[in-house]
Amino acid sequence: MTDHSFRFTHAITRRPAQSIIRGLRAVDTGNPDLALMQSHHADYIAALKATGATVIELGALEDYPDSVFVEDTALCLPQGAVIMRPGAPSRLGEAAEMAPHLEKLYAEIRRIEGAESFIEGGDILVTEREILVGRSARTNGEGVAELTRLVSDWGHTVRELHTPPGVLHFKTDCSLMDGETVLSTDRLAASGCFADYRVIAVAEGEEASANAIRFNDKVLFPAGFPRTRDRLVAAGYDVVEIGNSECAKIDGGMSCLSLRFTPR
Ligand code: CIR
Repeated sequence: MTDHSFRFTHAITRRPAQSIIRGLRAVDTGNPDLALMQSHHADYIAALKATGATVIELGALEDYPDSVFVEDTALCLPQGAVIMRPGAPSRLGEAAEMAPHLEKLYAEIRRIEGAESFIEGGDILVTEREILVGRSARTNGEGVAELTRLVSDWGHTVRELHTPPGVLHFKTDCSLMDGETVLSTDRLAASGCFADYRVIAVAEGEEASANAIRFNDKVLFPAGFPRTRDRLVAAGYDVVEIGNSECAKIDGGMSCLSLRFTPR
């Protein structure tokens, strides 16, 4: 097994912009505190680096308040990267900002280009055997169909699913823990989408902890969700807790903050 879905040599992050206070959010619980977010962001980058990976830290983009959430701009696979077309109009330009950085690292870059195609990386879960994509308010059927065409000759199978209503992204509610295992909320797992996987259930009331990342030998996990953390530890994962209070105010989590990949 190659473990391409959780072993990576590289990650890309982007510094939070001062405009982060205009970041998109479903419910307004107050603006993020930039200094605290920067401190959490530094902890996050340190945790990625501690696994031995190279982290490329891009500068802030003031024109794009949500640009710290780089995951939504591209899908990085072993064979190449696909530049997304974010469904949030204020985020569409972020994808073009990411493309030149990936062009330096990958031999092949493909693009979602259809005028009616929309897809964000937060709706995509890559496992060892397939790519799961949840349709959402940000990702539509045209976007999924275009992605399917773009990655099929790289040997990937795409399975189209539905992100639960009212949930921002598919991965808001789930994370890959290893080749066979996902962490998932009950509301997502109830759809049966993970029938072929081992599922670790997020504890009731801790749904906001479902977005974590397995990165090499660590699981980066949002601080403040002890029952779910204990379940992961009991299952044998090496969990690193990272503060996420400020990103959470604008619906961001662990996966959103990086692109993770091993370029060929
Ligand atoms: C947004 O609504 O687009 C941002 N405020 C949060 C994006 C989070 N990204 C992710 O889950 N991949």
